[in-house]
Amino acid sequence: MNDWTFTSFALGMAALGGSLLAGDVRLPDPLVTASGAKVVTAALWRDVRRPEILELFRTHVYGRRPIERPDSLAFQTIGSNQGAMGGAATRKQVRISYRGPGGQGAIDLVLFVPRQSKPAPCFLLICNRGATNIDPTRVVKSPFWPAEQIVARGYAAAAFLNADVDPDHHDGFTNGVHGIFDPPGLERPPDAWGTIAAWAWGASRVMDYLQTDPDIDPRRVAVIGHSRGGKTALWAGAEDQRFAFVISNNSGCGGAALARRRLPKAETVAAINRSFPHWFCQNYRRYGGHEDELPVDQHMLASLIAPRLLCIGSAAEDLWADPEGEFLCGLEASRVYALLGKEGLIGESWPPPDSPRHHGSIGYHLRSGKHNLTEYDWQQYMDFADRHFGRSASRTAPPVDPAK
Ligand code: GTR
Repeated sequence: MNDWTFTSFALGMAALGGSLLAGDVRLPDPLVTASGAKVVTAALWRDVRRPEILELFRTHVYGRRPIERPDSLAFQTIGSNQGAMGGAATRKQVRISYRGPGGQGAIDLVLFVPRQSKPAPCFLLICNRGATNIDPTRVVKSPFWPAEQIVARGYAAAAFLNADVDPDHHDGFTNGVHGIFDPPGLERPPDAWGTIAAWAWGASRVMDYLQTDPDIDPRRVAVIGHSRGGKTALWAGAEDQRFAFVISNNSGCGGAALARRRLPKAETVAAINRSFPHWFCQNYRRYGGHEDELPVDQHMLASLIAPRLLCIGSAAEDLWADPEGEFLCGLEASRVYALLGKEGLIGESWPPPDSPRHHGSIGYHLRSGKHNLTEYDWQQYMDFADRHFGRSASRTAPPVDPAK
C-alpha cells in the first residue's frame, strides 16, 4: 500500500496546537495507483485511480450493490397540490417502486417545487428520522427539513425516508432491498452491500425519477444527509456522479471522519460495527482496532466526489463524530480537487465555530452546539449552493462533466 504522511497535517497541527494526528498518522495516498504510479493527470485519475478507490470502498467498507437501476423501476404520482405552501410551491408525492427476485418495494418521495423558478435546482434529503420530519402536509414543520425556507430560496425540496429502502435494524439482511435483490439461497459474500449502501442505492433511484421531472434541473441536484444519512450521502455521491453536490452533515465515523485518528471520545471502526453490524459490509469488521490496515481512509471517499461540489458540516460539541477529523478529511481531499483544476477546501487551519468556509469547491463549517441538522446548517448549504451552483434555473447550463 502507498502510504504518505501529508505535510498539511504538520502545518495544520502547528495551527491547532497539537493533536493525536501529529507525526504518527499515515494516510493512504489517493494520488498513487495500486501499482505505484503517481497520478499526475486528470485522465489517470478518471480512468485508473478513481475506479480503483471506488472498488476499494466497495470491497472493504460499504459493500457492492448487486443491481443499479432495475428494469421494473416505475414512478407513480400518489399525491399533488398546485398551491402548496400558500401558493409558493407545487407539491408532488411520487412512489418509486421496484421488483426483484425476493419481492417488491417502494420509496415514497416528497417533493416541493418553487412556483417561480423552474426547472429548479434541488436538495434531496435522505431522511434518517421519523416521517413527521418530512411531513408532506406541512402541519409539522421540522427544522431538520425546512422545506419552506428551501423553496423560498429558489430550490426544490425533496426528501425520502431511508427506512423505505431498508429498515434500520439488523435482521440478517432479509428485509428491505437486501431481501428483494440479493441472490436467493446464496451465502452473503463479505463484500455484499450493507444498509448504508442500500440507502445510497435508494438515493440513486430517486435521482432516476428527478431526471424525468421537467420541473427539476437534473444537473443541479444536491444529496444531503445527517449522521448515518451523511455517511449515506457521501457514498451515494461516490457511486453516482449525477449528484452535482454532496452534503455530509455530522457524518462522523464511516462518513467524513478519518478512521485512523481513533480519538478517545470519537466513534471507532470497532465501535460502529459493534453497534450497527448491518451498516457496512462484513469485510469492514476486520479493521476494528486495525484501521492502519485499511487500504483507504475517508479522505479518499471525499476525493471520489471531486471535482463536484462537496460540503462538510460539523458540530463543535459532537466529539463522537470527530469534527476536526471531518475537517481534515476535506483538506486532504483537496489535493485531488487541485489535480482536477479546482480549489477544494481553502484554508489549512480548522476554523472556529460559526465561521463557514465557502470559497472553494469543498465547503466546511463548524456549527456551535450538538449533533443535529439545524436551520443554521441548511442556511450554510444554501449559501454555498447560491455561490457555486447558481440558484436561477437554466436548462442551458453546461452539463456536469465528472472528468473535469
Ligand atoms: C450514532 C452512531 C453514529 C451516527 C449517529 C446517527 O449512534 O454511532 O455513527 O450515525 O448514530 O446516525 O444519528
